Amino acid sequence: MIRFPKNKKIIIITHHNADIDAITSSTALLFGFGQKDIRARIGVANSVAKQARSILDYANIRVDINPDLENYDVIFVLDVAVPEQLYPMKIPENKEVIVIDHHENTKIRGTEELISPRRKATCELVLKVLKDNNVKITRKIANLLLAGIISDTNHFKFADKVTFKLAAELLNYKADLSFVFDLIHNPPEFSERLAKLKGVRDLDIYRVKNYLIVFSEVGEFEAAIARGIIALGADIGIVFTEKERELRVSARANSRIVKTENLNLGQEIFSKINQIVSGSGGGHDAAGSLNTPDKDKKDEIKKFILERLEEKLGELKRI
Ligand SMILES: [Mn+2]
Repeated sequence: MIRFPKNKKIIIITHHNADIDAITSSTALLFGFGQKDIRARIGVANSVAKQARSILDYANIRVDINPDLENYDVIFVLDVAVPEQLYPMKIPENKEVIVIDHHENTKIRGTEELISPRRKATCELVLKVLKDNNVKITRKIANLLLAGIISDTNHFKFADKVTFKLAAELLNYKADLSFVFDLIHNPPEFSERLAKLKGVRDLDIYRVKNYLIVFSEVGEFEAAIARGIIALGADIGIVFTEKERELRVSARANSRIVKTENLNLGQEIFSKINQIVSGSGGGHDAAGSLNTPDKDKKDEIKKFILERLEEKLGELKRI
């Protein structure tokens, strides 16, 4: 059992580009300390992710970027899978290190540890630490912990029955589910929204069986637009972007066509485009990409993709 340290200089540290689980688990622990009149700081490597900044506003907490860990006696390490994620911070020797984490490969050894790779979020483990130390789970702490859980489980998609039990417990502590969903909602920037809408203005659509294969050409955000086309109902979205020196192609397929047709965009199509253009192509089953300096080969590339898809799926009809 991890006990709160007394009369020590404490810092809670978490990974670079700190995400929602990292920030909510750290701030919830800090509030727990606060209830027991224990002072502490939060240190983050390099930066806080954009989607987690609203959490800091809600918690009304400031974090230190890359603080000097020599100034502290006890270092709580939260949500850090590998030590490289703390760079340029380095945990000095001879400090009391307490690790709380749900990652598989936590290479950081603590003098005390609560590491459980089966748990889905560091927040799930922080709830236990807070209760073990008789912290009253206020609505604010409950909201923070629930936000971390919802975020790291991708809105409960990776949750298990323990997660649901803990989420229900947090609701009993008066966590507000719709407030938490709003808190972690992260709408894309204006420029991305506009590019996405423009990207579906002029589509080239093909059909084979009940599959829809859709081409688009945009100025930027090609990967987001390929995903957006899938969200609108396409089975494969292929987006061309012409940059100053290169042509980029980004493709996405939904899981239905990948599974049913045993399709692999990376292996079967994008890693083979090198047969007709220079540059590099590749990907995996549900995603393919190509970067090529051969900007004049757009039509050939599209023809190549269509031919490979026809070999795989049958004759494509333009609609
Ligand atoms: Mn996490």
